[in-house]
Amino acid sequence: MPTPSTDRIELWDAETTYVIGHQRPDTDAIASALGYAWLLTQSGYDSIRAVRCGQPGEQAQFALKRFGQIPPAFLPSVAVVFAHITESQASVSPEAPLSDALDRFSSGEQVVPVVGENRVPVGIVTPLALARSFSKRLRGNSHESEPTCREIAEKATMYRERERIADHRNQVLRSEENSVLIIDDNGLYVGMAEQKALLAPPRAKLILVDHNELSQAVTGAEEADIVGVLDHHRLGNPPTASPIPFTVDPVGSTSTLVAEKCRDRTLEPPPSISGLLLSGILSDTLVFKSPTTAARDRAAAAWLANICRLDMHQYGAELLHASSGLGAKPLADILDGDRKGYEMAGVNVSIAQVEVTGMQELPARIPEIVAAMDDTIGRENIGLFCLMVTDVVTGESRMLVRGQSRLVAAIPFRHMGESLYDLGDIVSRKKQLVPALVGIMETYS
Ligand SMILES: [Mn+2]
Repeated sequence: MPTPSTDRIELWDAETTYVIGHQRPDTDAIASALGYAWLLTQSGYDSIRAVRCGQPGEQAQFALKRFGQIPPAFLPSVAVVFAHITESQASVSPEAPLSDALDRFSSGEQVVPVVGENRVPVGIVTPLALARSFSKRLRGNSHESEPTCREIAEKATMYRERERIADHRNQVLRSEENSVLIIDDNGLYVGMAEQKALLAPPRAKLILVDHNELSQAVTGAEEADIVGVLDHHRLGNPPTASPIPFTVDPVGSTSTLVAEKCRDRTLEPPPSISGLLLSGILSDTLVFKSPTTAARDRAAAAWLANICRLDMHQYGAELLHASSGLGAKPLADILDGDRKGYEMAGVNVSIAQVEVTGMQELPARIPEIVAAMDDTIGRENIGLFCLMVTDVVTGESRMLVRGQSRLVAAIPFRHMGESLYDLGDIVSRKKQLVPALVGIMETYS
């Protein structure tokens, strides 16, 4: 059993290229990040690391355990923080004579930090303060003993090392100080950051898998360099400064694309990686039942299943059962775990989807789900709110619908009871439900 990863990256580094899936990572997002990072490393690229920007879903956790694979490390943010431009400049003690600070200036420092015992910052000594002090002494007070650094230290502008530079850039650039003092979460001295370093801070390098829109990406992605994309969703990507490897192919899963790249280069991933990629394909295609399934998904899955000597249909059924049933799922996960907003004929339409293995637990939850849908409608000014409940075993869906009565009345599916409709074998939001709703909204809104 792999130990659950507590591996959390507090500070990204500019040397590493991070391969990362979308927020609320599903099985495909986790598998394709691990698989693509493996492939790139095998292909000779240095410092490639698979990461994730959220807690893997239950099914992804099941797949990781099943194949003995440690989850990718958690990278909560790729924003640039002061720590990225901090230099660990040696300080002088508050009790040190002023000449100690003078020595630092002669060795090239622009500002000298004054730091007491246990790294408690006192202030900074600037060339100007030093000059003032000497001029005072030259003017006749030279019988006084040499002042200490504490006596001429000025108040320093301080920032915490974890603070985002973007939140303070203008303020720092406008100030007249060449350097600011950087402290840790306990207010203790860490180092100095030069004002000019703010103008060209390092940027994180990201390869996006299973998504290409910044709204779905890790926090701070707008400050990062996107150096590659491997995906199977609609385009919504930001422009890049230079050409990058960019693959978006309408197959059933990103894991399919990774598997194909491995096969093309005659690189056979180890069973732990092959098993995860297989899981990514089976999960996204609902074991080939989703209409998003392409022949390439089946071919890639067969190749991977052969590497890890698995019956893919039998394993696929196990995988789809790994998520907890509707009975135990928190209301917030049901409604917001996978919800997308659309604008159709000027109406805000929200469509959530939840996967289940059997509909038996649905009826008991309907009253509270419907009440929560109405709350959301009021809060977010939604015209129509649909919740698809998809049985991944039978490949059928039901749908709860709330919203404006003239829109609800136009829903073109069999009405089963209060707010409940039978969608039959519809399982794909993007390929089946959205086009059907766009049609009725244009007529009735
Ligand atoms: Mn996917």
